Amino acid sequence: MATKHDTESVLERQAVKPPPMYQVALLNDDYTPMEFVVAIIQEYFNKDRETATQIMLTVHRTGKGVCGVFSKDIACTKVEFVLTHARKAGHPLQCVMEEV
Ligand code: TYC
Repeated sequence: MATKHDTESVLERQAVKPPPMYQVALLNDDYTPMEFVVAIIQEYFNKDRETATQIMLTVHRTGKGVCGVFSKDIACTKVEFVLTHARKAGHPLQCVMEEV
């Protein structure tokens, strides 16, 4: 009887692995206004005001808060948009992506 190992090559098995996913998180700092962070989370991560406020408070209290999980290029674009928006507004807000 043919086994799965006989009929499926290593390459074929790798080809059907789901792509890695990345969480995008905000980091705390002492200067970015809370209201600005809430607006960022609403605008770029499609959260309602209550959810955005909870995430902001998690960042403020623990140092970090996850805003969403995305494919690599979507996560990368979110980080770029958030950092560009924050720098234009003169805030030091940090946004990172991490494989999950
Ligand atoms: N700690 C900031 C303050 O007290 C608020 C803040 C929250 C900053 C979340 C960044 O990602 C952040 N104004």
